[in-house]
Amino acid sequence: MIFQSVKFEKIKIPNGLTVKCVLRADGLKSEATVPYGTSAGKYEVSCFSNFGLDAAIKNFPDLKGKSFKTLNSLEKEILRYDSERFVKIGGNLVLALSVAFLRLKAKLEGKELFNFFSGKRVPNQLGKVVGGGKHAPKGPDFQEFLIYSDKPFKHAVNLNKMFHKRLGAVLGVKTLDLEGGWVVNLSEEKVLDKIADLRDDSFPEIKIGLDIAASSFYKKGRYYYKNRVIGGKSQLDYVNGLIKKYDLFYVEDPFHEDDFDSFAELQAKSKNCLVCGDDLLVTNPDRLWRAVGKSSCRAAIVKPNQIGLLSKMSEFVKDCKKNRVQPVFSHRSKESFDDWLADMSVGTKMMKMGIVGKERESKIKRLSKIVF
Ligand code: 2PG
Ligand code: MG
Repeated sequence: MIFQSVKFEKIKIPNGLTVKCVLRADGLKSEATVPYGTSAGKYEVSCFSNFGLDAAIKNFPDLKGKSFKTLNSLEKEILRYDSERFVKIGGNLVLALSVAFLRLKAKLEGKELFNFFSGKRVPNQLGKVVGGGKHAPKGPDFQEFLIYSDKPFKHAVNLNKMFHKRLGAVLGVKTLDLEGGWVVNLSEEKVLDKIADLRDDSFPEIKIGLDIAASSFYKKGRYYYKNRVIGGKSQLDYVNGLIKKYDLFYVEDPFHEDDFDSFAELQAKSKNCLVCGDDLLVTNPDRLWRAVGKSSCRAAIVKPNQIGLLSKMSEFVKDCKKNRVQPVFSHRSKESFDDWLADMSVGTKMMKMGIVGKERESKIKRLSKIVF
């Protein structure tokens, strides 16, 4: 494929500003827009370079006239201009171009984007119902209260939607957080009580999960809750107690992003719960290997822009599957309307996304079209 032009545009998305790539090659055109996070992990690559989005666009190498047969050859060329941290050209730009490249390649070869990713099932929605932490500072300290069911895809999506609506009425609130979760001024245990009551009353098939995003309220050995400050051991007991009390099936980032050992301890104590690493792993195969070595978790968040390179992301997903760690593709809090994440999640069991909001619904729509 011979590149005629690569253009990056700044584009407004519901919660911010990000980058879109427009690629022209072999007489065809394709586009891709890449989201980013509010509670980004410190080991993520630099999404818009260390000098801002304008600088990243300026620093991006001119690839006009160059020819690439595979994504690997494109990534190899890009890596001549920056380190894998993408401090000069930004991981979001690298990813936007990579997705646009694959879309164009799919067109040329008469394929769908998901054909470049392996598997024959679409994931069910791990949907957000209440927000807190950095996504909703007026809410509880935990960032996300999540629901999931094993029912067939469309049925499960409807269940989540109904649950979200009913919970809003129970809580008596109208405000939504960055990802479409309700914002309510209650402690995390009170929120869990409401969710568990609603499940017990009318939704027996719903399972409950959390993204604690613990790094966002951790500092020098302590976890700073609004009403108390606790150490690592107490955090472990507290989360373990919640898992038992509410029969939680999924808990993401219960500890800060360097604490592989506490993750392992919690996973050992809570055999029926998927302890999941997000900021801990940042879609990085090297960090995944550390987690596998210590048995830190049985699930791993996959956010392509945490790592920038799709080859690394695919390696991460493959290594997860090989080591019985469940990969969970995830949206970001500053999400775009683009739907490529849905294609990449094909072959996995569960995908984390919002239940309401056009930028979240676009992924569900795409998955509904793909369903095998
Ligand atoms: C998370 C994500 C997505 P952010 O922590 O899992 O829900 O949030 O995109 O703000 O990092
Ligand atoms: Mg997270």
